Amino acid sequence: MAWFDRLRAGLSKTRSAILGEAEAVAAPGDTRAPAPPPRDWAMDWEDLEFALIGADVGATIAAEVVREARAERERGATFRDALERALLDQLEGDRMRQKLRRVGFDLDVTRSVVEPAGKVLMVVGVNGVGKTTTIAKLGRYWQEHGKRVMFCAGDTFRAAGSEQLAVWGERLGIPTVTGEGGSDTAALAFDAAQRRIARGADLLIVDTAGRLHTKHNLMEELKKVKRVIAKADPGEPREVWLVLDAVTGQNGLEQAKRFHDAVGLTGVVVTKLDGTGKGGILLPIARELQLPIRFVGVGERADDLQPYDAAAFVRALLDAPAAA
Ligand SMILES: Nc1nc2c(ncn2[C@@H]2O[C@H](COP(=O)(O)OP(=O)(O)OP(=O)(O)O)[C@@H](O)[C@H]2O)c(=O)[nH]1
Ligand SMILES: [Mg+2]
Repeated sequence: MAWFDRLRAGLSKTRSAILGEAEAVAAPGDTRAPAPPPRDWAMDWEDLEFALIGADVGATIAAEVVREARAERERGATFRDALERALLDQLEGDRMRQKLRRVGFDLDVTRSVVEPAGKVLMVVGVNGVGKTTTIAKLGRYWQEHGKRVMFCAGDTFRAAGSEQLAVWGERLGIPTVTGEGGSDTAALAFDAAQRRIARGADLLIVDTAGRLHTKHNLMEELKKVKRVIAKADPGEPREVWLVLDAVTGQNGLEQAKRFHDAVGLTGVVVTKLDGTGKGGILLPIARELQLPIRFVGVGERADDLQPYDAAAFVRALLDAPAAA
């Protein structure tokens, strides 16, 4: 599975952050010498806890993961299986499912294609996290899955920002609504939402300029963009996704809270997991924000943006074989 190999390669830094200290040892009870023993890992529990914190899992969750992994190990699981179960439980265990269901999301819908809930998806985030390239990759992904996609190059803050998406649109054959440099994003988004209806396209993805979550007026502007889309197309945007750069680590949680307060997020895309040992940030995102992670980015290639699947993520992280 090529995508799984890309994911596994992309997570190598986080893997060595967590398992750098682990050693391969013989599984208990294995006496077949000198043939190579079945591979297991051993690691001091305290080292594991520190390593998890180092990977930005957060202290509380790290302690829980260790407690659970330890209990699994005592029940006879190998170290790797014990850790896999403990991590997966954090990402999509019963507790997580219940929490998400309470706020209106359901993890049980297994999707080979991530189906956006509505017709308009607005993408937000701080500067340089990968919004525009993520939109291009999403556009390609849904196009490949038979959807008629449109873009709105709503980053009118810089001429280059809107041009960047227009270039992608042209390359992918995705119609892109662009404005003059310095024009109003809200006005452009309104226009784009109307054009989507006129064309009968399945999905409009609206890019926005990067902004700091702490800048009040910029967050107000984002609310306005959302409001005018609803004027052109009542009920939309049904999806508002935050793009988070994994490299920002714990600060990403603060960003997400602020954006969520301002525009009501419906999903998170975590990019640049390949560039950091801090991929553990997915755990607090899933647990504390109670927002579904939709896609993860593990590199700059188009196929490096993948629908998020907690089980595959954990297996790839621990270098376990892909599930059949
Ligand atoms: N290594 C790596 N690079 C990525 C990933 N996703 C995006 N990038 C790179 O991040 C850089 C910034 O991407 P953009 O899409 O321009 O970011 P943006 O959020 O639109 O930036 P602004 O519009 O300036 O706020 C580009 O060089 C992308 O190729 C990823 O998953 N891994
Ligand atoms: Mg951009």
